[in-house]
Amino acid sequence: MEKLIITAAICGAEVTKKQNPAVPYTVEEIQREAKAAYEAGASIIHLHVREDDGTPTQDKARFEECMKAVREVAPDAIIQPSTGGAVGMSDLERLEVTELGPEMATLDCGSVNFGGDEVFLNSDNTIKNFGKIMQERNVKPEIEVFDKGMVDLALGYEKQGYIKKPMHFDFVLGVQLNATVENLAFCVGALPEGTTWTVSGLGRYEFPMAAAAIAMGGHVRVGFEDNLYLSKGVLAKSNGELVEKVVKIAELLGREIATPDEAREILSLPPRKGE
Ligand code: KMH
Ligand code: ZN
Repeated sequence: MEKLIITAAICGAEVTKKQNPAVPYTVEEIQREAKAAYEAGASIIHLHVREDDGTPTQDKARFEECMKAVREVAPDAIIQPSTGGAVGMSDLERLEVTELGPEMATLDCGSVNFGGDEVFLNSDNTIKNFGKIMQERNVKPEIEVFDKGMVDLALGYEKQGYIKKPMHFDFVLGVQLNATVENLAFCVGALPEGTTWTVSGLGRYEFPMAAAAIAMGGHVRVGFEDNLYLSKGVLAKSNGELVEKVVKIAELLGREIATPDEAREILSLPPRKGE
């Protein structure tokens, strides 16, 4: 089986220090969390950034500063900024970070109810525009989907030329589509040959979904964006602890962990410059 790519979603836009004091806001805190996740075995850092007071932002200069800080401690990691940002941000704001030339960035392929009045909006035109611009800027999308309908939409965008093969999906389960092995298998079963995928199980579903993905030959995303607990009632002290737990599960199941350069090969990303 292919080696396991672990993505660490270290920050997110919604979680707060009130929920877990280790949630990073400042550049230094983001650097600390990226280092812990990378040293534990993460090859991709999925990145949101915040103002120092925790307000989510898509400010390009803030991203640049944070990406530089991450590179200092995780020099070969794949940095994957979010183009989802936070609910209510404009498309222009969300896309700005792709001007920095990251190797990857997320591309959310549909709208999602986030509870109450919060709707994470991704219209048909938004998705097509993001897909087109990411191709022009040579940024590989991690196609984020929150239900099976979004998988089908994404496959349609590929047929229309807005997304290029080989595709890489992230199934975010436990927001809209329940985090069950049946639902994961349903999503995976729709993917064309040569597509790679990872799963993000929300909250208490993070590790059961990780174990399922490890067994099925998929990849895994963990991190504070999705889950703040190491086990029931025990807050994780860092993103590193969450990654370490995945590494342990993978070891028990006999799956090796991919280095960042091995992850690049699996994802058909060009080798790092100078490699
Ligand atoms: N924070 C959500 C509104 C992504 O990173 O692309 C969007 C999100 C998805 O987290
Ligand atoms: Zn995200």
